[in-house]
Amino acid sequence: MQIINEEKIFADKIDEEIKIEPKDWMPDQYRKTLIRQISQHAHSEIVGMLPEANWITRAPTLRRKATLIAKVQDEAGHGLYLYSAAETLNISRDEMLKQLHSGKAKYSSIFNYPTLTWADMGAIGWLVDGAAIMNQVPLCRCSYGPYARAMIRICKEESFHQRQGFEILLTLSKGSKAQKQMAQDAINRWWWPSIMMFGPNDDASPHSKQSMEWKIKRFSNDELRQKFIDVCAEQVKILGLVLPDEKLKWNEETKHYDFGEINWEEFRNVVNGNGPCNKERLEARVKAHEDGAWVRDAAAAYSEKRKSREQKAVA
Ligand code: FAQ
Repeated sequence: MQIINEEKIFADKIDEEIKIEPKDWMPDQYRKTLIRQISQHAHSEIVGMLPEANWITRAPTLRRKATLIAKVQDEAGHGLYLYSAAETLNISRDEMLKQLHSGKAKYSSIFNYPTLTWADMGAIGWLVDGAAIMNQVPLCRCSYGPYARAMIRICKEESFHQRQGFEILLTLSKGSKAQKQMAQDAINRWWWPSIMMFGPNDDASPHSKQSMEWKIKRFSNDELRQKFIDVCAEQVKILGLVLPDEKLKWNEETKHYDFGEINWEEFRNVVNGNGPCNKERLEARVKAHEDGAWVRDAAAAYSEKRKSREQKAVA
């Protein structure tokens, strides 16, 4: 009887757009779905620091360097909010990191591609952060309170990231012939992986239906991908560059851009750990974690010391 009641209260809250909070009863599968999605999202932010960090020492000007450092630092902050949001669902950060470092947990496919030139910083900002915003703005209305609230600040910062990326590409596109070519080459390499970020097609997406019923996801993978393509197809004109898809064409009937076939085999390969940089990314994360052990030990020892001092003062 008790359970039926709890299920009903949960379902009513979802219907009435009342947020589910950590201490509320929730179906076990809802909890597991959120842990899966939020932890994968956190891992993506943290691993996502690596491709851009690669260019901090080679940024062309001091202004570009300072901006890039700030952006990469923002991604670290996003990872930390998201790990905290996932912790409210009863999983420890250690457990999540263990899953990442052992290769059991996923993170976004996009971060397994290399950053070959400075223009890649522009393409990542414009396309990767652009795709992230398209996917994440609806997550601000996710039914789980801590995730929805974390997304509000994250989206504001991602929006700044997207503009800084577009501005890098705009500057290059107005530069020398070689600079314009560099910008085009970066777009050519990042376009298809960016539209893969939205995940498999709806009919191949095992989690979408249930996640949409629970209002974790508000739009399907294909709906968001289409919105993103429609926006980028217009923005690229401002750059005077092109998206590398011969089939990209405005469809007057659907009022959307038609686009070419996505290489799902490449997507599966990257998600299964065989992309160009999967091994390198994971090794870098594990090394950073191991190198940082002394900081965690020192922080824990300091916290213990403070606690015992406080206890002595009370006694
Ligand atoms: N890569 O049934 P669905 C960022 C997996 S943050 C790898 O459709 P779902 C910021 C999926 O997990 C980017 N795996 O799953 C930044 C599932 O595997 P599982 C990350 C993928 O969850 C910018 C399986 O395929 N954003 O970029 C991918 O309903 C610049 C079946 O898929 C988020 O995480 C993929 N692309 O929908 C940082 C947003 N797509 O768990 C640095 C939150 C799918 O069964 C620099 N997440 N898979 O083993 C979401 O919105 C959803 O989780 C989706 C996937 C849409 C990603």
